[in-house]
Amino acid sequence: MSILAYDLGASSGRVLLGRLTGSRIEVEEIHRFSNDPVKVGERLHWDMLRLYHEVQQGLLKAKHMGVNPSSLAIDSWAVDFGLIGETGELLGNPYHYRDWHTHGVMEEVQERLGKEFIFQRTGIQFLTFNTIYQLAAMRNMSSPLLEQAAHFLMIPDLLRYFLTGEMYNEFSNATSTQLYHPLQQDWDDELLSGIGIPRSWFGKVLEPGSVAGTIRSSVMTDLGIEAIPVIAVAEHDTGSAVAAVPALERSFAYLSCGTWSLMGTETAQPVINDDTLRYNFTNEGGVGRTYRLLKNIMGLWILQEVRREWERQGSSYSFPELVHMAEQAPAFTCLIDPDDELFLHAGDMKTRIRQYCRNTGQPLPETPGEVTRCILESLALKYRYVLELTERVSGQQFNGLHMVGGGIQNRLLCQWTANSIQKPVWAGPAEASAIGNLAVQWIAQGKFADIWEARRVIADSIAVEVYEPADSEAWEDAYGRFRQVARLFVH
Ligand code: LFR
Repeated sequence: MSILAYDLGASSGRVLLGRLTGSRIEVEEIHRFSNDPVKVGERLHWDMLRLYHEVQQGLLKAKHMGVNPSSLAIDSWAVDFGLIGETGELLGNPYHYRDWHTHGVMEEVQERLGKEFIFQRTGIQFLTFNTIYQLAAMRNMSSPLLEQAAHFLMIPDLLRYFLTGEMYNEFSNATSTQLYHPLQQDWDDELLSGIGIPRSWFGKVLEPGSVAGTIRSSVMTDLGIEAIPVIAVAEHDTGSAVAAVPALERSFAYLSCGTWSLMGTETAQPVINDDTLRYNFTNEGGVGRTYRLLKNIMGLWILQEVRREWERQGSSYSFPELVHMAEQAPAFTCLIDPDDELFLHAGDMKTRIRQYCRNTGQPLPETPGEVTRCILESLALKYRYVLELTERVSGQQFNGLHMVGGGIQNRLLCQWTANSIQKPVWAGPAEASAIGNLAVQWIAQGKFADIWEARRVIADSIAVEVYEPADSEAWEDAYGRFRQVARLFVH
């Protein structure tokens, strides 16, 4: 029996068909599409209806292959949402988390409610685009949508609702809002009232692995397909990616590498203390009530942006071309802190990198090779810093790092990460979110007892590439410089 996993990323979406044959997982990509945010006036939105159209295209592709999946599930990036009115219609177009509407709002809400208060109640890292600040920003703008809204649904909740007609919130994504209390296991009344948002919009929170409805009859008729159960998996893509880490031991470190780099470890309980607050760690909910103690690192976004910029100027380079040019450029000429706020929003990325270098008294990168080298070396160095912090806040020592996600196709980055952390990197799977999505559907169907059985089967089914550390002296030296430049000190 086949099942379908939809994995929507910030720049593309894919649909994978998964099969379990004996104790091996087989996956086949049956549909891939670009996800193009749309700027209207000053605001950046997700194109929800286009995404729903692509969800339906995936169903049609499966049908044309003669496949009738026994279930399907959707995961996507976190924090973003749509509001549904009394009549059941989507109100407006969801904002993109990189839109500027939250500018300055996090600081204002922290001032009013207290940073510690928010962290104590949620364990979630402070990112300017968290749902709590997006809703507060809409309140500040007196958005008319807030007057009409009756329900709050996150991106996968929303697509699930379009497919099934049933509204539920899902746990892994709910925690990313910074409005969910993990210990009380419910939406946080005090934070919601603190930002003036009604509790009544927020629904029942489903655990990953729950049945969340069946394709509604109008969709079945329109597409000419049979009923398919829809499962709520870890609908936050990072939750699904970590579910697919082929770790065999309970203590492991991971780096989910794509537009974002998410680095951390898995814990049985949220770790909410002075250290996790100071270093801005998060405790996002996962499969089987696990938590991801991790930090967001800006990731390959910076490189994707400069590449788009060059393309607009008429010079297109593929990622492999850029990586090749980076290899030819001189080493460690200039370093940036990828997590500087300068790099969060779209536009002018090369100028901003140069601005960062100018402000920190470093040579300015010029050629595509130099710019790419600066970004990739800086990422690898930031990974070391965050891995050291993860060891500190979790009280564990890791003997290597699991890298998963599309970013592992960048073999230079994998090798430089191993060099930088001076430990082996185990790279795979690249389609981690989709595979984690499939794995949780199989748990829901009783095919796997739990996430650990799923991880064993994933480890047996995919090839993991090992990168051994090299050039330790040069990287050690660069790490010292990087911490000076980025002003990253551990107190
Ligand atoms: C990765 C991710 C991160 C989240 C960011 C914004 O795709 O889901 O985990 O912090 O996107 O939602």
